[in-house]
Amino acid sequence: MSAGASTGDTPRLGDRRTLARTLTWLEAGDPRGRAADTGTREQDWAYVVGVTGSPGAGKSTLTNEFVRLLRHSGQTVAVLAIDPSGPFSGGALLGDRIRMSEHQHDPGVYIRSMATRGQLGGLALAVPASLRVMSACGFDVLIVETVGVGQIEVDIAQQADTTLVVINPGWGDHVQASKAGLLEIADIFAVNKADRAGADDTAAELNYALDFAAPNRWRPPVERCVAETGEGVEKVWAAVQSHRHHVTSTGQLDRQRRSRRIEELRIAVREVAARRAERQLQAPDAAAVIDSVAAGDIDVVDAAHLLLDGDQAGGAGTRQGCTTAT
Ligand SMILES: Nc1nc2c(ncn2[C@@H]2O[C@H](COP(=O)(O)OP(=O)(O)OP(=O)(O)O)[C@@H](O)[C@H]2O)c(=O)[nH]1
Ligand SMILES: [Mg+2]
Repeated sequence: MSAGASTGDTPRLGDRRTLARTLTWLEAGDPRGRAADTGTREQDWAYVVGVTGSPGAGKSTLTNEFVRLLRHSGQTVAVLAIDPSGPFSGGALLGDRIRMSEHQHDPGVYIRSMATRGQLGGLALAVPASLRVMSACGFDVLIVETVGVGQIEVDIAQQADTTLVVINPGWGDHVQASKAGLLEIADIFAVNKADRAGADDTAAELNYALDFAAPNRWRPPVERCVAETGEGVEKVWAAVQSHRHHVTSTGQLDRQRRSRRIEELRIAVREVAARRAERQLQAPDAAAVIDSVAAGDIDVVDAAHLLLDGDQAGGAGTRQGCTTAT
C-alpha cells in the first residue's frame, strides 16, 4: 500500500525526532503540526486498526502481540495510544511503555501516546491528522488504542478502517461495552482473557446477539484469545485481515474514508467558527450589544446575529417592537 511497505526501514519522511515533534505540535493544536499534514492522499493512507474496549480489557497486551505478528511478516507498524487523562488512566501508560519496550530498538515500530487535553475538538482533529502524518512516514499499519469509555474515545475508535472491540469473559463487561455503544461500532470482537471462566458463554451471548442484529453485509466475528500468552491472537489478526479485504473489495473503505474526512471538516468548521465568535465577543464594539442584552433591550438571538453578521438577520427586532401584543 505505502511506499515504505515491507522494508522494515526507518520512516521515510524524517527521523523519529521529527515525527515525535510533529505529533507533539498536533496534540497541542500548534499550526506547525498542520503544516506537516498535507499532501497525503486518502489512497496512500496506511491501514488503520482501532483497538478499543473497557479499561484493563487487555488492549495494550493484544496490541503488543499484533506488533509482534506484523514484524514477523516484515510489516512496519505505528501505535497511537490515546490516554484518556480521566479517572481510568491510572498508570496505564507506564504499563504500556514497559510492555512495549521490547520493540523500542526496532526501527519498524513506533509507539506514541496522545492525551486528551479537553479542548473542543482537540483529539477529534489531532488524531486523524496524526494518523496521516504517521502514514506519510511509510508505516504499513497503524493501530490506535482507545479506552472505550467517553464519547470522544468511542468516536475515535469508530474512525479506524477496522474496529476491534476487546471484551472479557463475564456479563459485566458485555453490559458495560453495550452501554458505551461499543457493540454497534465493532467490526470484530475479541473475547480476551479466555483463560478465565465464562469465555465460551460470553462468546455465545455475543454471537446470539449478533445473529439477531439487523442484517449487515459484514457480520462481526467473535474470536477468543489470551493476549497474555499469545493464544488465539493470530485468529484475531486473521479476522482483521478478512475485514480489511471486505472493505477494500467492496469499495467501502474509500467511502468510509471520504465520509470521515467530511466529518473532520465539519468539526474543523465548528472549531474555527467558535474561535471567531469568541473573538467577536471580545471586540470593543461588542460591549454595547452585550449591555443591550443585559438590559433586556434586545433579543439574545438577534444580538448574536448582530455580533456575527452585523445585522439582526430578519429576527424579532428589539424588545420594544415585539412586545406590543401582550
Ligand atoms: N489472565 C489474563 N490476563 C490478561 C490477558 N491479557 C491481558 N491481561 C492482563 O490484564 C491487565 C490489563 O492489560 P492491558 O493490556 O494493560 O489492558 P488495557 O485494556 O490496555 O488497559 P487500559 O489501557 O488501562 O485500559 C494486565 O495485568 C494484563 O497482564 C489475558 O489474556 N489473560
Ligand atoms: Mg492500554
